[in-house]
Amino acid sequence: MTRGFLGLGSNLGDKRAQIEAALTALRRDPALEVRRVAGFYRTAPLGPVNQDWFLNTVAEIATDLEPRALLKKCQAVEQALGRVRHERWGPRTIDIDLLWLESGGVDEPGLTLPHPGMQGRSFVLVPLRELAPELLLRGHPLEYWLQKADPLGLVEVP
Ligand code: A4P
Ligand code: MG
Repeated sequence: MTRGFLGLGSNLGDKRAQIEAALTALRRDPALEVRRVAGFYRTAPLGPVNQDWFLNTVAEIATDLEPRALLKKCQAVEQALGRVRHERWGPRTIDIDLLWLESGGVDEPGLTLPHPGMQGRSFVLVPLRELAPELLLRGHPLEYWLQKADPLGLVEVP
């Protein structure tokens, strides 16, 4: 099984309920093991600012699925939870990103791993550090990237 990390975010409706529902759907999938979930963090939106704050977390998974199949599963969960795509970086009920897979990098149309924006995102780096403080991202520890990232007012919510 390959270890990996998924980033989950929501900024529409009951944010926590949507993230919990996504985790429940992922846990139900026999091809995927959700091993641990980090804390939940509130952050200002990265991108267009005329939208609500985000709730974000990161989940550690293990799977034998190929990266492309894993992406499809995540997108199916987004669809099932009623995500409607309006604008890029716009408000979303639930967004599930593939962040990193132990099996290595991918650079294909529609799938880039590690996730191309994650090293600049406090709302990914902070929960990820909880689960994997030892992780190296593009050759540097998470701490290195965190020092460069905009904190976006990140606070943990109990
Ligand atoms: N894609 C390529 N690589 C990946 C990957 N590693 N994981 C492709 C997931 N998807 C990947 O994504 C667009 C396309 O990216 C997909 O079709 C897939 O083939 P999407 O989720 O459909 O669209 P999107 O989320 O609107 O755009 P994008 O560029 O993925 O945005 P991000 O990176 O997901 O960022 N601010 C805060 N505070 N918290 C957030 O969670 N999220 C975003 C969205 C913006 N601002 C935020 C947050
Ligand atoms: Mg996305």
